[in-house]
Amino acid sequence: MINFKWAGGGQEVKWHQDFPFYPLTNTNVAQFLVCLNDIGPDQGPLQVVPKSHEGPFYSHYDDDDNWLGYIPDERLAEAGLDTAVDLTGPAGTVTVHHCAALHASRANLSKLGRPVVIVTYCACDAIGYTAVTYPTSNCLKVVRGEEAKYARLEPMEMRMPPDWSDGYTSIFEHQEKA
Ligand SMILES: O=C(O)CCC(=O)C(=O)O
Ligand SMILES: [Fe+2]
Repeated sequence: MINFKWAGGGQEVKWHQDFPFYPLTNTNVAQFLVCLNDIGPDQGPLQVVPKSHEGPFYSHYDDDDNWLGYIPDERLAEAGLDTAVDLTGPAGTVTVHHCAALHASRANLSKLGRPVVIVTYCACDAIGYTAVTYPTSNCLKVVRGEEAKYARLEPMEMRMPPDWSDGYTSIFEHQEKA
């Protein structure tokens, strides 16, 4: 996915974890952001909460069981949001966050765009429980190692996301509705 966060008002991304969007049989999954421009604090850089990858997973549903695609702030009172760090850097910077890491990004109110290429890599033996969230031509391509003959299962209790198989969706589609 490419997220061009436009200058002068590019959209905020609310606090979320990636794994509840695409639960897999294990959590050896990380998302990489490649910064195509220099990215400073005013451009709505990715923010991550250190150590939040250690858990827990939070519900991304509201109290009426509607998928939100983000975690309401009141559930995050103890999550250490005040310790979040901005991942800034010159063009070419690559950031990596684990699938359980709490992350978000502010609106881009600056005059400079914030284009990032977002790529997700997972262990070959992390097999999806759901349809792929962002189906692309490179989806499920093995870049190192070989296709797994067996799934490796980590014990977890994970609420399933909505069924993505009936069409393309993005994190923003749901967040915009909220
Ligand atoms: O573009 C961003 O700032 C974050 C995007 C993101 O977290 C996602 O696509 O899961
Ligand atoms: Fe994310």
